[in-house]
Amino acid sequence: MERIELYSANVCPYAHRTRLVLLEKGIDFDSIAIDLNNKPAGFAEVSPYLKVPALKYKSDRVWESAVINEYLEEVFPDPPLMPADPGKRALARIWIDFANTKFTVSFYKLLLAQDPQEQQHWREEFLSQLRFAETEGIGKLSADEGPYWLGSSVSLIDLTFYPWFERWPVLTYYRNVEFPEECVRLKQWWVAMESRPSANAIRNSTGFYLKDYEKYANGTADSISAREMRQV
Ligand SMILES: N[C@@H](CCC(=O)N[C@@H](CS)C(=O)NCC(=O)O)C(=O)O
Repeated sequence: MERIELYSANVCPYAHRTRLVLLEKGIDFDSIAIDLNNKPAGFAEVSPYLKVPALKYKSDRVWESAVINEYLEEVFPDPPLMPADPGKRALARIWIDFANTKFTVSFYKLLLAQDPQEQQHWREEFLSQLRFAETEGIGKLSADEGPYWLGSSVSLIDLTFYPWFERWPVLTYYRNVEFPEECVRLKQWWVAMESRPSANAIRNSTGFYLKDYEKYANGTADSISAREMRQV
């Protein structure tokens, strides 16, 4: 049987999402580590945006983590990581889009900002999005008493947000952001996520993240991702 090839990098939270999905589904895959500072020749053939994650399976070539994760859900439906009901699926996609277009953007804008006033703006923006996710997101979506976004079953929403929470110490260390106490459901969710075998299997240390995000924090990052995010 052909195996999935995942082009990945340990530092990358987007690749982290996809690795979590593969682990949660129990899919065997070959991980190809990409040095983002020195990408291999021919990388554009598998990843036209020159980013990780990118995936090859049979004749399919897929990039963009949210698309990859839905692709994996379609090709390997068990265990399901999306709800069966179309209305709930739509809500799951709304919060995945929120993660991509708002939550992660303010995370990076805050980390990249050098001017103290700009940092304060993004700190407030980031925390207000977190409170919105608490009240309008996990607070309303959970169908039962379970700790995850949709209640007792883990879903793509959880796996989409989690990598940025593992990287939270970066924001605390470089930008003095503490987790807001009023986000009780998100805190409960975070604790549940941290102890999942998938998260444990691929966790990186705080020291690893602090070192790898130093250039973002001190304004010297010059990667494609950092340049794009400065323009958002
Ligand atoms: N929207 C993309 C973002 C992926 C992304 O930004 N990956 C970063 C690493 S975290 C990357 O590969 N950057 C390449 C570069 O900056 O040269 C996704 O969801 O997959």
